[in-house]
Amino acid sequence: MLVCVVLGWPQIVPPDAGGGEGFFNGLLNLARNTALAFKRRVVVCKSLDGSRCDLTANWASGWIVFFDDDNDGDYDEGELIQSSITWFNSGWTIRVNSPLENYVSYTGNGRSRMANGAFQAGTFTLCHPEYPSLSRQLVINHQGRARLVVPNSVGC
Ligand SMILES: [Ca+2]
Repeated sequence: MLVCVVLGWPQIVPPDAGGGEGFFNGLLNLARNTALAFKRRVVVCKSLDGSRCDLTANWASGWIVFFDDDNDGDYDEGELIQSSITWFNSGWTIRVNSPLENYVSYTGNGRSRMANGAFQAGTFTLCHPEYPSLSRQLVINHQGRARLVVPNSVGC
């Protein structure tokens, strides 16, 4: 089931197989660009129900994108959700290193920062067991910019 709420954003539809890495990259870039456009902190966090961040979720479960008014890296009631997706694709796995474990937060200048203000950089590894050649790494640098990398080897 796909639930997508978009306020002023184009319709977002996750791909069935190929293109998952581009979709996720596009989502992060859209969140960053929104932070830049509105000069406000925007967070992308893992979510199971599309209405709150969930530390028990994994990145392939779904996520929400919201304006993080109190800069805590977590969704609080009253903060505007820009987009929510509760189903990405059950075939995809997304592994991540610790700085990006629960959320990606973009400040109003487009930089990625933890809630405590520390640099936030890291790597998402996206893999589809049925299409291992589509595996990609999405590397986010300390400026919040993401780039796609074809990994040397990826285990799903
Ligand atoms: Ca918050």
